[in-house]
Amino acid sequence: MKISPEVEDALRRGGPVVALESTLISHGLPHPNNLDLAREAEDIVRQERAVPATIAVIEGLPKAGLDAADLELLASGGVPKLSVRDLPFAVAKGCHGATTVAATAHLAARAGISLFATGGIGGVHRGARDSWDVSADLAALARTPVAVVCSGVKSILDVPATLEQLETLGVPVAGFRARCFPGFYLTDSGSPLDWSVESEEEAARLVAAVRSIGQEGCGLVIANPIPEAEQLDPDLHDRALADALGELERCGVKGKDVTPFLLERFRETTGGESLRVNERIVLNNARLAARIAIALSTIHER
Ligand code: PSU
Ligand code: MN
Repeated sequence: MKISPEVEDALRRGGPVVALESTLISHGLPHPNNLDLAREAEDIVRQERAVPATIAVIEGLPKAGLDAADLELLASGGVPKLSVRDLPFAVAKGCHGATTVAATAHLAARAGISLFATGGIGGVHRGARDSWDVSADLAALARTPVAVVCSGVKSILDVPATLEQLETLGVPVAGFRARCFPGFYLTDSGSPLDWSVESEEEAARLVAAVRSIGQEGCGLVIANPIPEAEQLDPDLHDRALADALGELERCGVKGKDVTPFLLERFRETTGGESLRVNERIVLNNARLAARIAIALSTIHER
């Protein structure tokens, strides 16, 4: 694995580092918005005085901390989506790959990075009772010592079932100043949470607590809702959701193409409004993760 000098230096000092995901760049957003967002997410982490480490596989080499050319490559299209089980293939074949939450968390943990920001994680798909389609993100979070700052899961998934799975897998979930699980585009998914944290410092203490009580192999979800004033119009949201799910059924899309298909369809139906909300979510989460990373580095100094 190749860790960039900037990231390596920060890790050696015990400084704040935030991992960022690349499937979101290659498969979550259209070109050129994806490239702009990839750069802006890194910028926002730097503005907070933390170090961004975008993660991907480039020519068979897993990397933490990408250069400008790597980001352009990921945003240009045609880069395969890699979950954890796909990583060895990309390495063995020497090809490029965009890492999902599962694969990014795995590589972040290998690099020694404990915070990771993204938009939404994968979860239990609707109809999973028949399809068994449950994202590998959930199992990865159960065994990978990385805290993921996200805005929940998209409503294209089965939100209550996803929360049940996280409970079964023993993954702690905390709302950031929220006692309800966020609904990605919507502030509130309607599913309650048992726990919340009220500040960046408290979130950092929680990250440290997972480790100090010996759950070394356990992840953590810090669920950061989009402010209500910035959420997608709930009526538009409900219409787009019904449409996307209907199209999925009609087109018979399966496997790892399901998530990108639904996201693209959602974007079309909302006239790009979902894209703007999605961008805001990613930037908000990158900022929060950077602040928690800074609070965590001061805990470690003490
Ligand atoms: N949710 C989003 N945007 C995304 C994804 C999820 O709102 O781009 C991506 C993430 O990379 C996540 C992956 O890890 O989809 C989950 O895909 P699957 O269901 O195939 O595991
Ligand atoms: Mn799947």
